Amino acid sequence: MQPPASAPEIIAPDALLVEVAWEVCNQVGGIYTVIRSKVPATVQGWGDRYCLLGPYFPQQAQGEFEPMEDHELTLLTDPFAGAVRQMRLLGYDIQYGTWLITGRPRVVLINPFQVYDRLGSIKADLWQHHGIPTPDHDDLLHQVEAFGHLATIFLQILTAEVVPPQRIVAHFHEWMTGVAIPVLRREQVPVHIVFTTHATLLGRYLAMNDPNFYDHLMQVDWEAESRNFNIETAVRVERAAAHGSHVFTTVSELTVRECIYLLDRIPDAVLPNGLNIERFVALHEFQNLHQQYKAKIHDFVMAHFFQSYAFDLDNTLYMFTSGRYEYHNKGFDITLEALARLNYRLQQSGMEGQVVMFFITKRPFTSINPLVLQSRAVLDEVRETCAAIERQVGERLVYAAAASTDHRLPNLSDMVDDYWRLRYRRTLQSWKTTQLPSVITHNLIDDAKDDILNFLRRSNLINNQHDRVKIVYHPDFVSPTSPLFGMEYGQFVRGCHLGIFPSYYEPWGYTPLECVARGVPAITSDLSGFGDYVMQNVPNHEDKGIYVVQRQEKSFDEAAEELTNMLWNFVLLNRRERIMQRNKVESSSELFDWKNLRQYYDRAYSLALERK
Ligand code: G6P
Ligand code: 1S3
Repeated sequence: MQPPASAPEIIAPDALLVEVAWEVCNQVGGIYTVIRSKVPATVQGWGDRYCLLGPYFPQQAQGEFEPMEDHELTLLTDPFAGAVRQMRLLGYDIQYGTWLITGRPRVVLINPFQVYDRLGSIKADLWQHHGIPTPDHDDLLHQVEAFGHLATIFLQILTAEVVPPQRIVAHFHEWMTGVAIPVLRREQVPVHIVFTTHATLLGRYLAMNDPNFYDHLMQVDWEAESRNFNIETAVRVERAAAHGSHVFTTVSELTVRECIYLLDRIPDAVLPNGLNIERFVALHEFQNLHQQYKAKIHDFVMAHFFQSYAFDLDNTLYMFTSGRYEYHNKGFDITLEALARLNYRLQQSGMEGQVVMFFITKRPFTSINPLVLQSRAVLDEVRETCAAIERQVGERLVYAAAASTDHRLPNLSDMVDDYWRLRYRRTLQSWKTTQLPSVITHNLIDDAKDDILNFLRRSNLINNQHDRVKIVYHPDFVSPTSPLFGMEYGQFVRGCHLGIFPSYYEPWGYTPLECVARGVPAITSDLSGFGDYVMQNVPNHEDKGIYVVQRQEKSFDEAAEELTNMLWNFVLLNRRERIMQRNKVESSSELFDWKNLRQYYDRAYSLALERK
């Protein structure tokens, strides 16, 4: 797949673009990142001919959506506003406003619950005309179907607002918005439909449950398996959307295979995911940020480990993995295996230094482990005591220096009051412990069944002092309000040295790309869309700090060994080499800027406009 040579700035001047996604102003997962980060580039190409459409969930939307006042709406002359006014006249609860993100796009949000009284007939229609059955009591399916119904009405009304030769491209993301597609086709609504699947539903379930998923892909009986996993309705919606769209697309060549075998349609195009890459004018700026945020991670590490034992922070590497908790699909299993092997190699080698590995994911927990929290609080107390002593010694030293007759440095220890000496000793005494630092920061609801914890227990990778790979499993996202890290996820990434994401199933995979965008080296796999794209489009990618573990046709053991070698080679780099590598990583991030990757979307839109 070659990127097109260049993208026209203004796309199809006679067309409107409506991009429909469940995650517009509603963050759930990766699709939110796609849509949100792409907005500035899309607005650049489509201007006010572009609008997003999604479900209205007031709680979710309130922080990022600014609705238009009624009197503002009356003054607007664009077709989207016209369609919203029409729907309001018909009694619908529909919002028009601005998504408060870079690019500030126009957004239409529709409350799906308003047609719950019509669910019976919506479900009957889907069954009668499209063979899509809907069970009772599945609220997500009800929301999805209600929203699909309302999105159809909106697009129908919008077509009446546009004046030919103006045309409408409607781009639907993922099965949750796909319900509208077969209905729009049946009712012959004149919109040009693009559908993108970001992962096939069955693919995800099968990959989680079948260790030889890729070998069995060609023989899957989709009907039987979708019943087996109890996802028949969603799978049928996904198939109806894939078959009903004028242009069917997915996010990587890897997912193309799934579409062929599980959805029975060859995608017309692959639309790789990008980011809105912001590069600093001065190159050293992002290196300074690494140093700054690494210091914040040092604070956490001191609080977490030094209560039990200390180590040289200047000779410590921070590695991490992150993502939704799909132990096998996201490659947590192979990462743990490689870390255990790395730990052994480091112990055998007698080399100095440590690795601290963070697992950042989301698991149900009752609370932060109180001991972890307390250790953090006591370290803050140690810090305050040290600051008080520093102030006292500072003031007394200036006085002693001014009064000095022999110009010799006085004994600084004599300058500290007994009060502060005692407080210093007592605080440290109450803090230090012989217990090992916990491998997990929170109390999980189902601790005994947790795969990560069970691996750590089995392999005795439990933060022994002699372990050269230490583990911090943080089963919650990193956020500025978290009492343990108190930083943004992006800042945490910058402070680390390496991101590890050797996924087994990953249609695209934003996590390594988010590292690259911040100049942090990352490991991905050839079973992730991103890794596959890198292998095809980034020559000498290893040199640039993007490592791809070969997992296709490799056993777990072979892939774990390759990953171990990558980690080992990374550990062998010296500081100068790491700095140079970060520079190279950061400079390759431009390739993934939406300014370049938007072209794939535009080509799909042109194709949809050519198809009736
Ligand atoms: C950045 C800073 C340097 C610092 C280095 C540490 O490059 O600009 O001042 O020495 O980070 O790198 P390291 O890989 O050891 O964290
Ligand atoms: C999906 O989200 P996920 O983590 O469930 O869509 C993302 C955006 O296209 C993609 O990056 C990811 O691989 C898919 O799996």
